[in-house]
Amino acid sequence: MGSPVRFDVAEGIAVATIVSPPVNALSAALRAALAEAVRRATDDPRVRALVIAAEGRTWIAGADISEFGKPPVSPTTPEVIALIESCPKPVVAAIHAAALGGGLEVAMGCTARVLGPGARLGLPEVKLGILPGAGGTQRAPRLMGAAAALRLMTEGEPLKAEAAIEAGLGDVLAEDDLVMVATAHAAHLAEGALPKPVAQRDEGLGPRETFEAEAAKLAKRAATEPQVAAIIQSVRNAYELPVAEALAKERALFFELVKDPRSQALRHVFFAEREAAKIANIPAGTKPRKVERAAVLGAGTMGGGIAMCFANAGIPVRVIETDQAALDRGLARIRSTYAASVKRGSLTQQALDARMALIEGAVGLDSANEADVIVEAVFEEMGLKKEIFATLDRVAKPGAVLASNTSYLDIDEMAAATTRPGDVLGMHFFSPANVMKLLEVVRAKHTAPDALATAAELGRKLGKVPVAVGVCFGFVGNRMLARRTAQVERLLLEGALPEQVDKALTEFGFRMGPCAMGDLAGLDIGWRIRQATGKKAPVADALVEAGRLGQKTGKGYYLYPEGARAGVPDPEVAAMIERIAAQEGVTRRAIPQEEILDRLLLPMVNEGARILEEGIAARPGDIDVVWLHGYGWPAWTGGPMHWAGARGLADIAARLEGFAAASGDESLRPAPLLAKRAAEGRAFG
Ligand code: T1G
Ligand code: NAD
Repeated sequence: MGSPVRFDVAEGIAVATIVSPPVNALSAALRAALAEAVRRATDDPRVRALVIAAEGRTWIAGADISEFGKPPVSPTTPEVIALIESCPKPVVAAIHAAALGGGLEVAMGCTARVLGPGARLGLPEVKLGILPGAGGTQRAPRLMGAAAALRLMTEGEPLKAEAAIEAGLGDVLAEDDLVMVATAHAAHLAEGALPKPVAQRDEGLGPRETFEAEAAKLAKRAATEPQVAAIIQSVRNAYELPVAEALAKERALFFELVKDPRSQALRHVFFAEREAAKIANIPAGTKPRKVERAAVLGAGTMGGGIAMCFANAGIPVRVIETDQAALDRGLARIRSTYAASVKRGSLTQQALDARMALIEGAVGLDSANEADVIVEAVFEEMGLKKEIFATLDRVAKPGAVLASNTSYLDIDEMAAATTRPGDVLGMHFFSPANVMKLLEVVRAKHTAPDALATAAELGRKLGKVPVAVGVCFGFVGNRMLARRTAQVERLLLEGALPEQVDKALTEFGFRMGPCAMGDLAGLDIGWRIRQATGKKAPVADALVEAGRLGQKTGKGYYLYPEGARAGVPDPEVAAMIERIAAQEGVTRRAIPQEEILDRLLLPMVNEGARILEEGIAARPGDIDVVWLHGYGWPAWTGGPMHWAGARGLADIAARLEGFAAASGDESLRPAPLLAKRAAEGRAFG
């Protein structure tokens, strides 16, 4: 394997070109090669200046995250930057694409930064639970002002080329031939005195009070996110300490945060999301089918949101209903959802018109005949869905992908209603479909690899995080959710109140607890499924039968005074639960919050283990991604399977054994995979 840095000299200007796919991450090998290039440029008398360029989809994507937690290998990134900063000749960064984290820190160690139109400059470390650890908290404030730098580091979003120039991060914008412009700029700098290194440009910090005002806005985040507190402190050090000392403190903070379980969890999420995108057991080179037109059956809660996803991605979509009235209702709901975005200023009227122009309404399934992909989102009834797939088999064009948005039902049964089961799969969106990121792509027994690849790629085009799952009742997310829902019922009967159950999860990091979530989605959805499957939930059933469907009826587990979004505890519900508990012969007791939390989360983890055993999910990380993007599981814990591993499966197995013994519920016994991993002292990953 050749060096990841190519070194050329022409007319006294050296050009070091980084070529280290996939993203030129600052691995030990790349750092060493970069340091070598700087040394060569420094020592070579023919060389008057050095340009650092790169090839590939990024300039430098930052530190090699996979090296975190391992002993640092010299030269480290700060050592490479010190080499660049101490070079007696101008060093110019020629940035054609993303320069993120350590990548931007290397660029800020250079004398100047020349940007191509595709340049993206950012410090996203906050998303990994850390802070920039190679001088970013000292050099960015000196280039763009401390307040703006604080925003850049705590938001974690990159700046486009023009904005980066405006902010002071970039010096020259090269509309074309970036390396030529950078070479000319380097030659120009070589004619004059070398500008002082960025690290010494204290005058760039800007007024202290402006910085403190910006820091004050972050107080709430700083209280719960250690990396935000660390970033604020480190930038403040730029005002209070000599730069060398501030750099050393930054580095110490960096190593402290890298060890923090929250950062380990966020790094797990980073790689799990990328792994989940690779659908297991698909032959390499499987090509997705072309998708130029779509159709959505049903313009209800989900159908409308799914149609918006297609229009938002620029794909013409036909929404098909049973009759004109239902269609008009559905299209009106779509338009009013867009209008609300225009009112909020997150969408222009022009964009609204353009998206509505991509959405066409129709009545009758025959009009699905032109679509490359058809997503069925009609009532959750198997008979109706099989009828629809049999019709689609007749009217859909050859090669069209036939997808169901069912939440629970058996896709194999729907496929069996057609003569083309290879084209049938599940595309399970989450409500609201135009907002939630998760897409469970359900592989049925006969689904063809290219159909699966088509659904996954389409998912990414629609801005979703696709995760491949197998066929079972509720797939991955809802199947695990059912275990939690069962415990909610038990906990309420045994003595907990809805607000206590919800508090346990919101304090764990979920934005909403199960009772509030049920009220938001509508308690009748679960009731209809239980009716269809003959299952019972004494408390939830009683609420529905009392007309308490949730927010849509102004009361559910909570009371929603006139239009309120947040529910208030309702003594009537507490009384109802006590009555039902008495009828069920359940003795009530005060349940500690810690037990409530474990009874909500551990049975889900246990079900996750069964899902892995059955191959319904290919990797524990896939389950984590499902819960992060579909159910609001807090990212800084890494998702249910990572969290369980970090906590220790032996303790979890013991807790589950205890719950099974206390309740007599055998389904709470540790699943074989969990018991095995616990005995081996290992995690799921
Ligand atoms: N380290 C290691 N691997 C990385 C990586 C990184 N920084 N970035 C990407 N990869 C891998 C990724 O796992 C995948 O691998 C492949 O590259 C393509 O990635 C000292 C401490 C750059 C915008 O946070 O945001 O610098 O799955 O699918 O969609 O202060 O990757 O193919 O095997 O995402 O084109 C800060 C992280 C690090 C940026 C490209 N940097 N990367 O997106 O491709 S911390 C980041 C990204 C730091 C310093 C600190 C994106 C991307 P595989 P991909 P993409
Ligand atoms: P909904 O009741 O809001 O809408 C269903 C729509 O389908 C209705 O407008 C109805 O007129 C239409 N319809 C019925 N038969 C039809 C036919 N033959 N042709 C065309 N349209 C027909 O239901 P929903 O909540 O949008 O659920 C739809 C599907 O999505 C279900 O399978 C459900 O399980 C699944 N789902 C729902 C949610 C959710 O949170 N609501 C989340 C994920 C998946």
